[in-house]
Amino acid sequence: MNTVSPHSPEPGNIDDPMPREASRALDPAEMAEKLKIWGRELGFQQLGITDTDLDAHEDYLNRWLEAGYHGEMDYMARHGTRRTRPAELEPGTLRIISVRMDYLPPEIESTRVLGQPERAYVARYALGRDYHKLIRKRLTQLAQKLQKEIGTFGFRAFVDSAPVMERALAQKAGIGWFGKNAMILNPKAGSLFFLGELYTDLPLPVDAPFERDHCGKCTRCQTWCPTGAIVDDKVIDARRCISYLTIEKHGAIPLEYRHAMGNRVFGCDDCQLVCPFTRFTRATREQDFAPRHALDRARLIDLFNWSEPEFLEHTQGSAIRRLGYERWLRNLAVGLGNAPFSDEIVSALKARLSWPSDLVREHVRWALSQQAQKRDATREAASAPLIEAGFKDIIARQST
Ligand code: B12
Ligand code: SF4
Ligand code: SF4
Repeated sequence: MNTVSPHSPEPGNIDDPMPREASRALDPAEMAEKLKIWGRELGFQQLGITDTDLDAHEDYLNRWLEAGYHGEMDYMARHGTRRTRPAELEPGTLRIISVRMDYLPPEIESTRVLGQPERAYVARYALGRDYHKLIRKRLTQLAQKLQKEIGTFGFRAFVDSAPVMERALAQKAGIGWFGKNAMILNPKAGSLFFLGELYTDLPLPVDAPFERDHCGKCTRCQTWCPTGAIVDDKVIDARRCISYLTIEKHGAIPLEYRHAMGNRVFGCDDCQLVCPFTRFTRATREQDFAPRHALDRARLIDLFNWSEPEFLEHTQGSAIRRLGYERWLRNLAVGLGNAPFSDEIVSALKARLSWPSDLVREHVRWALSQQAQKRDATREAASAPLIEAGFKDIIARQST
């Protein structure tokens, strides 16, 4: 079964059976208390518990799918009600433990890099090592800690890679509210964090959902989104979203979005960067999330010049690996087409004109046409004062 998700290079593990039965040495309230303490010790910034009722979200999801907003992400429609009914995915599930893990490394510049069109912007969640294994491991450790105290019980750990309504569960578990950009936000931490879950058969007490909507009249994310992908409050048309276009989409990037992509070559953070709550982001201390190969500020051309073996080596253990070299070049070609004119860029693009992939060649040709337009515009602008001086000279001669 394919349960691969946009951010996941790995298939989900939903076929593993849930181990059952526990001898309860703690009462459920004590278990919940311990889980919260251990959760912090294991590096989760928040942990909340909720039940399995996602009725309202089943409706929202179906409307989203009917509108076709999922584009080529067929797996979003593939699992029927198992996505919205946790006990159908994992029989016996009574409660879901939802966790938050912050991922922004310290001293990372984001808006500055977006403003430097010769540099590559890589979504901040993907700068370091892939988060799936790390979070799943910590979630398993959390469950095992409790098993040591109370004996075996049923649990399954999920991060991103299975049919799970992670945001809806997080909102219900009290982690944060659904922003207009569809992100789960916390008023004290913004939204630059991952979500993960433990499905369990333990009858734990549930936390209060996060009811308050702190967006108010703000619409910054909606007005700022470069491609107009936030089509309604909390609703993303993925087909327009740069995250989808650069990570999920196979084949050509539609022409209408190429300029808007700017230098964003893997994912997009704009609707978070403009959000007023992002200033409350707390830097992570997880070494795994530290940028590798200067991906937080690399030049587009340097990444474009990576050979395929270099791409494979530099993206080992990173979420970028799943993109593959061909789509990596595709995305970078768009970025280079959007960069200011430079002979160095033109040479690098020309060197890929005979690359054995129609997809890459077409994006390279597009980028070269953009570079040519900018070169001509630069020449025109440079010659304008000369032309003006020439006219002055003619006028001066005529009047003598
Ligand atoms: C598919 C997917 C995508 C797709 C589609 C995005 C989307 N909004 O669905 C694409 C590739 C575009 C994408 C992009 C990104 N994603 Co993504 N993605 C997912 C995935 C796998 C499923 C999301 C999903 O269920 N979509 C279906 C739609 C219907 O659900 P939804 O967008 O959450 O919409 C809900 C609201 O609209 C709500 N709703 C609608 N009306 C109303 C009204 C009210 C009153 C309320 C309360 C709610 C409500 O109901 C819907 C269903 O719950 C999850 C992991 C998972 N398994 O959950 C990660 C996940 C959502 N992604 C994540 C991230 C980090 C991103 C990016 C930031 C990555 C990047 N930097 O490029 C961008 C952000 C884009 C954005 N603004 O959403 C994180 C989000 C963490 C957080 N803080 O919220 C998740 C949870 C992965 C993880 N484990 O951490 N993603
Ligand atoms: S991730 Fe970028 S393109 Fe997608 S909704 Fe947010 S701002 Fe728009
Ligand atoms: S930018 Fe404004 S509207 Fe958008 S999520 Fe943040 S607070 Fe809400």
